[in-house]
Amino acid sequence: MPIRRTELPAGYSILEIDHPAVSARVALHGAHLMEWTPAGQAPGLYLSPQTVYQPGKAIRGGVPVCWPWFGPSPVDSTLPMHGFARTRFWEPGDFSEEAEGVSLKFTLTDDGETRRLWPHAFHLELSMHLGASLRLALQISNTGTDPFTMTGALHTYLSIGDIHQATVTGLDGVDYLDTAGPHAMRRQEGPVIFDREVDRGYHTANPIALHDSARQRILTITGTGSRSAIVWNPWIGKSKALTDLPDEDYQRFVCVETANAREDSITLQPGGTHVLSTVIGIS
Ligand code: TA6
Repeated sequence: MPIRRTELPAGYSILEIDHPAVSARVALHGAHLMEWTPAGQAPGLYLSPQTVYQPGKAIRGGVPVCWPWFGPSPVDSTLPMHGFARTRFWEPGDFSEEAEGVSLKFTLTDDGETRRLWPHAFHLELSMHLGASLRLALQISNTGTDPFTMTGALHTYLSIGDIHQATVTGLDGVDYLDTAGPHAMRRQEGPVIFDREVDRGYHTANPIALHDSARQRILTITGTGSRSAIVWNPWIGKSKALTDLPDEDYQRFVCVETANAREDSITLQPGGTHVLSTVIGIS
């Protein structure tokens, strides 16, 4: 059985996956995929060695599930950044093993605490398919009696060898909101390069590629149910300011997030469902 459950302090369960095709680690906290390493590859995801494993604190790295809002709450800026799904313990569902890898499911349902933060009934199911590629699918169901409006993101921290040799393609000509500093609308010209903090929200459903030239590989990011893509690298200043991130580690990741952010919000009617998914490939 290629899956083992271990407990970190504070009752924090981690699933360790060791399969011939892939190794991975998932925390029940946030149903947070922390590590995904296809056999014969360098890790696909970045995970900060200074991550704080405590209930209510988001893991720095892997794939945080940002829901039911992306960024600050549109209703109350004192609420947690990026919603509450990534800081709740999810229920593990069924697990299956195939020759190509493993599949896992996790669920989260509203309770008194979530309704205090966001007064709606919901059911989330996160499906993970881990192998040579990675597929995450977040199915969101409105189980209440009134419509709700949501944003969200699969906030993927992709591991790279060197930020100075990394570029992102697939966004040429796409308009974006630049939020690294005073917000401004701009148009992407050519590849995204990294020579400063990059924090951009693109209105797009394009497939995206992260060129990890230092490791001579390309990571492809393909979303469905998504009309936004966020590209983020904290660069030097913000890397120093984030206490759960080593100062130099801005050089080791780029976030390419499959999202529905800001004006790309989605309103779900009672009984409605929406699936936000991302597929990460490495070539
Ligand atoms: O996705 C980009 C972003 O919104 C950045 O502005 C930065 O805040 C990042 O998310 C990390 O947010 P976190 O709450 O995980 O520290």
